[in-house]
Amino acid sequence: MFKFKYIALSVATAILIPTAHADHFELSTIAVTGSNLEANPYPLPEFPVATPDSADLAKRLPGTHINRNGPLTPIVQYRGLFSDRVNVMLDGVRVSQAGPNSMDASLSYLPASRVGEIELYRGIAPVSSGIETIGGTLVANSRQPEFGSGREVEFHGHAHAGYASNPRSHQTAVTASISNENNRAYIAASRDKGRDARFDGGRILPSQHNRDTLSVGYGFKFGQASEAGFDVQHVNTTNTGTAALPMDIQYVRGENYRANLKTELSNGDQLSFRLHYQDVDHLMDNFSLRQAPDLAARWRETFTDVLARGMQIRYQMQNWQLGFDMDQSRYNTTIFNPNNAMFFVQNFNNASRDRYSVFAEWGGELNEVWSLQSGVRYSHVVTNADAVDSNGPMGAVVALRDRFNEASRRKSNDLFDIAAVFTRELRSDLDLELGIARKQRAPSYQERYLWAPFESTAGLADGNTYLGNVNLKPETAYQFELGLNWHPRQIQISPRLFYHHINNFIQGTPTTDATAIMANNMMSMSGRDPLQFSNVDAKLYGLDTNWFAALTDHWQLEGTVSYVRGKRRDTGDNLYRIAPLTARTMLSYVEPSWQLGLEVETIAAQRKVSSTNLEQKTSGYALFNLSGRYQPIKDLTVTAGINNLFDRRYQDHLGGYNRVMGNPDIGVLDRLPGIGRNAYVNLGYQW
Ligand SMILES: [Cu+2]
Repeated sequence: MFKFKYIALSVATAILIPTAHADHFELSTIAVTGSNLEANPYPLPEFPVATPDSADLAKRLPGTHINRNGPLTPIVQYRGLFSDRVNVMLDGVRVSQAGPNSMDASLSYLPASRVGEIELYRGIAPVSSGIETIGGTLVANSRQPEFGSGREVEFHGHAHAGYASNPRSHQTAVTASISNENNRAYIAASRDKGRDARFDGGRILPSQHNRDTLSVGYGFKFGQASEAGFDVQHVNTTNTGTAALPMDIQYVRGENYRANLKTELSNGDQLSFRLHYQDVDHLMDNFSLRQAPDLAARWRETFTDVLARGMQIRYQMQNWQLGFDMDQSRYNTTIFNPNNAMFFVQNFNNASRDRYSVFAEWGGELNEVWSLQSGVRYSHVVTNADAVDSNGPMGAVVALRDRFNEASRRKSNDLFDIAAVFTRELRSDLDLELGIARKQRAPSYQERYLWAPFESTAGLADGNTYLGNVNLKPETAYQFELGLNWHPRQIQISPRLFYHHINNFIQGTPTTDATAIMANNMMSMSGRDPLQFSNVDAKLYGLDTNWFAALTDHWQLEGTVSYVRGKRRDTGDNLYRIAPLTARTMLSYVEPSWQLGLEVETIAAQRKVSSTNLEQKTSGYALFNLSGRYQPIKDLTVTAGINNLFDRRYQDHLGGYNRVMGNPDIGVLDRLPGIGRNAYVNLGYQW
């Protein structure tokens, strides 16, 4: 296992030494980080930034896909599980989303131009990686300056400027730091702006985007081996389309504050603390960026906000890690009609989700051949919501409101996670990995407290209205994993087979609630009855792999293959929005100061769709991407490329349906087309 690291590194360096100079290039690479294909977490291979969205980079990881509801609204899917099931840690913190439809999905807080690294815990995520990790853990960090090397003050920084043709967009980012061996202070800012995206046959309306970020931070070292830091990130996303959802983003605006302290004790043990606080406001509507509804009574604008805070404590000694985590989030969503001052609906009123959790993890060698990474975690999750009010639709809605207000809404759940991953070396060039785990997730606030049929579903974007269910039970997954790392000379391949057996899987099922159906008939134009969040039984299984082959000193081939199948065990229906079989294959030619790559993305048809969600099938397609990198001097990097070289028209199975009226190129509830040909160029300069 550990030997593999060095063998892999030597293969990588033999071929990729030229790129070692690019170490402040867009992303860490196999060669640059000195890690290998099977480092855990597995780092994202290098690829130029072609869009503002860091999720377009993240989806290059094996088993990882993106449910895309807008240019800045990417929901991470890992092995068929998505949304709250995937634990996305951003600069060490799980972000709470202001939007009840995840318009501000976690990765939207990190522009691609500011990505430091993106890493994935392949397969079973260790319990230390987060509180609810039923669908795995993805780690994304912004670019952070280092401490200086001596007492002298040093100035460092990185600037990125990029332009793309489709959508016509530009992105800029600057990180500037002043540091010495004991202090570091930095300021970082970014701006993303883009017009509507085009495809062969028209435009996606609206799909413009605008986002600014600004961060400042300070860190210092003290004593023998102690370090502390503080930073604040401001984000301001404005006028950004989400054609797959019933409204668009007017703004997502707010701050994330983080503080951390870590220290090494005299016995060599390590102790660390982290605090975070988040305050984000959000406004969305259905008339500013898209064609407004004909009826003035159907205009809507929705104000939402989230306040969240949390703490992490870690104690690390030799093979053990012990930890305590907690976070508390408060959510509000109120819907208005700008044409009718009397109208309002409290969609969520002070909905809360608080998590308190402890874990212990052990990692080490069991004997001569077997190693083990194992852990247990206990979490206590409390959700609650205040009584709601509305002054708009009457009758059945009033009945639902009163029923909700009279219900006992405070619910608590106790979650137990246990994970064990065994590894051993079978041969000098072959390692085996066996994993088994039990993971749980408590219901989200939307799944519990959506009291009337609305579409506030953390971005399901299936066109259905949903009714919450206060009495939902937590999901319990039993996970099995069988993996190989095969690494003969100049080849690496790491396939993973997995099986998830999930009891009490939460998804919408047809409701027989006559009051809800009546309310839905009054409010919704879809003509479909609402679905209600329910506990069902499900299973997911599949295979994913990454691979790399050094053909000669200059030519290399690499890629990923990801396959997942998701079914209900109680009815046999397919699970909703499951990624089709996807392969990425890239052939590169590498020289010391430049590199060229031709990539093909092959995506199979998805005919295993959910009939419960009235999901539409998609056909298969292939996209060709060209990319290049040139480093005229050590500190300057130029990257450029063309994605979707042949301007192929296609439908991304995870891209959702058009919810916008009046687009001459795409019918309402037709699948949204993928983006057409996009030529881009980036300049990166470090000092
Ligand atoms: Cu929203």
